[in-house]
Amino acid sequence: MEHIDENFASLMKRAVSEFGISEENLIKLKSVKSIKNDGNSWTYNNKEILITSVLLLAVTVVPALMYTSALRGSDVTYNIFDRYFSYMYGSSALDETCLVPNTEYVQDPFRPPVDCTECIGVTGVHRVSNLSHADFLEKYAFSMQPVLIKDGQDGWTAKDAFSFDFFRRVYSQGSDALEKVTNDCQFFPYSTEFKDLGDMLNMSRERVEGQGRPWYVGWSNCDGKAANILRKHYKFPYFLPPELDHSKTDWVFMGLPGYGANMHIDAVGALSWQAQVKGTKKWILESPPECAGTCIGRMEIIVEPGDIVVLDTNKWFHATLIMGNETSIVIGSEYY
Ligand SMILES: O=C(O)CCC(=O)C(=O)O
Ligand SMILES: [Fe+2]
Repeated sequence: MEHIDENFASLMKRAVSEFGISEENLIKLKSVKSIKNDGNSWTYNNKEILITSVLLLAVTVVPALMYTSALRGSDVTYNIFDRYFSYMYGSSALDETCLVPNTEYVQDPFRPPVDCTECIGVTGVHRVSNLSHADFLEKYAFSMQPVLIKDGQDGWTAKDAFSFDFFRRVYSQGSDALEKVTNDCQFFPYSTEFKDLGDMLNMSRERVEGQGRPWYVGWSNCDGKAANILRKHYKFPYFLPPELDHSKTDWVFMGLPGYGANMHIDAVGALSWQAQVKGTKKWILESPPECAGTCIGRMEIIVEPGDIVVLDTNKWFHATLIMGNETSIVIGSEYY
């Protein structure tokens, strides 16, 4: 190779000195360009770069341009964009509030990194009773230390009132509460086929009792009337200082032993408490990957009926599993 390059260079020099061809004109010659590129065209020599650029354009710039133009009202572009979107994500872009569907797989890479110094010294859950506002604020309210408040539900009647049939009555078929929750609140079907809360509350008696397909679901209650009925049976947790802001939306998670929520991390930006009204739930917490070696890798917390658990679900990856024989029912909410 070196030998050929030397000959080529000396030929070039001779062409300039003996034939009086200027160097600029010489390098413009097709044959000279071809020899310099080992006999290949520029396109052939740069094919990897070209293929990568075309692929990048196809998956990023083109859909982005189509989306922008679709937003400006072009039906044709929108249809092409929607076909692409359905092919990639399995649903119409019209059904999504976000451009990219919000699953744990796409959410996790975009969350802000956790400040890993917050989990130094956290090795397990703290178990407390009689928790004062000051202690809650200082030790737990905004920390990565999970805590079980063992007397958290003292004085509540939720454990006697909440059941599948209770929720079926609160959200009866055709009620305003069910319509509001179906249209405006969130429903997590987890691994079930349920479309919405109404669909779930319509399941057969056998299935409710565990003699059919398994089920585990969660929903947020954003209906005022239903909230008033639910709140007759539970109180604002006594350890939460009044100066904290409290979400008006409550969350219910309910389902059969042996099931629960898959491992995920939340991006709600607020911390939450969760009261284990019925059944026993195991929480499996895992360190976010950026804190490997600083945070404990994995922790398990068993939450029993009557307990309230407070943990930062935006910083710990978490999964849940219902233990024992009783259907699990929890109610919880967020605070800021
Ligand atoms: O209660 C469950 O099973 C899951 C709840 C959850 O993921 C959460 O509160 O962030
Ligand atoms: Fe979560």
